[in-house]
Amino acid sequence: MIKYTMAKHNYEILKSRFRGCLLGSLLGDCLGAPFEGDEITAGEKTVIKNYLDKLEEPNFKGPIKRYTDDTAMTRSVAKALIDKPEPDFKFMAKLFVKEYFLEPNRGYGQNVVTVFKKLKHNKFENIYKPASEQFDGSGSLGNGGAMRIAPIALFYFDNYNSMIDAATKATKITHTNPLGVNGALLQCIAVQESLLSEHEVKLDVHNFVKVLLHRMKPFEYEDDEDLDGIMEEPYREKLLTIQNLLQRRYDRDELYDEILETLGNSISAPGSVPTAIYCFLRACLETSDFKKIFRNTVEYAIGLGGDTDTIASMAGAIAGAYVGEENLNHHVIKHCEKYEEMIDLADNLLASSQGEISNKAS
Ligand code: AR6
Ligand code: MG
Repeated sequence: MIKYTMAKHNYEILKSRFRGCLLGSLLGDCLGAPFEGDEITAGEKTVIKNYLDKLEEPNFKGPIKRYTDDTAMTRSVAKALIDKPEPDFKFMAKLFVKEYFLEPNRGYGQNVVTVFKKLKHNKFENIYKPASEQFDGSGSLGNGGAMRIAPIALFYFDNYNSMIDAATKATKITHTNPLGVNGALLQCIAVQESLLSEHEVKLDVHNFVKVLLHRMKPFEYEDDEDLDGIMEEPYREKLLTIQNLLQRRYDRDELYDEILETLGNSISAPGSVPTAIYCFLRACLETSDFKKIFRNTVEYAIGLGGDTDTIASMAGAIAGAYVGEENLNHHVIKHCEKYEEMIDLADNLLASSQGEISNKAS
């Protein structure tokens, strides 16, 4: 891997953005989880807004917000890269499985549990075989690969090709369907793009989408078999939809309806990854205030209902990588389970990506 020698200043910026990304991912998961599966009415949108406002109050006391499988698996990806910087995907698979058996009640889907049990039973002999057998051999197209991918975008922030290779291998441990893999790649590319976007000029959201369209091209072929009967280039189609949505003005209620109709809020990767990206870009379009960008991204993602924890976690990772730790509300972060460990993981991931040996990983 190419190692960049960075000036101290740049290192500090990266540190803030690494932390912002992992904390954003945690925060979206913890805050979105109570609304998972809900169909959100106009009244509930107000409830969500009040809920977020309340958590921002310095003296608000409430029970710690528990994280779900999204964060459990994100932590394992980060730990794997920290402990074995020359990536070892068998080790990563072992961490997923170990974490699941330690704490099975984190909201894992039944299907991924089958993969974990087979991996354990077969002593991790072929780490890709159990996932390839899912759904009668078509592999999962759920968003479970995308939801945990952020640490790979961070670790390989200066090496695009290695990032794509690692993201593909990390995803295929549980999700082998091309829609599941490409969803994880799109989320990974979006996190990296936002991490590397400069703060000096307002984010050009239209250009951001153009970059994603360009980058997804090699993974989606026009002459592909019609994947699952949906579309031949589902992610590029959805990115074109995002381009279109960004050009139009909406009041809030119209906006939610339009997103649900065109992008979705489901547990499938194509029905959630573009949605998360759009929540971030819409927030950027509406304000230049970084604190508001983060808050609005998360509020949009939760307000859509459906797979709220995962969509808010993915959107939070993208937004956090852009705005940096100082623009996340610290009072809110303190309500999230094990937030200090997420900070340590972010710091160690940066040190590890720079070839600095660190044993601080929790
Ligand atoms: N064919 C048909 N349906 C499928 C296919 C397929 N090839 N693949 C997936 N589905 P799963 P995940 C549908 O179970 O991606 C948790 O809450 C099927 O209905 O592999 O690990 C996480 O936090 C299946 O149940 O899960 C995530 O938010 C569903 O997609 C979420 O669940 C999800 O695929 C997804 O986690
Ligand atoms: Mg989820």
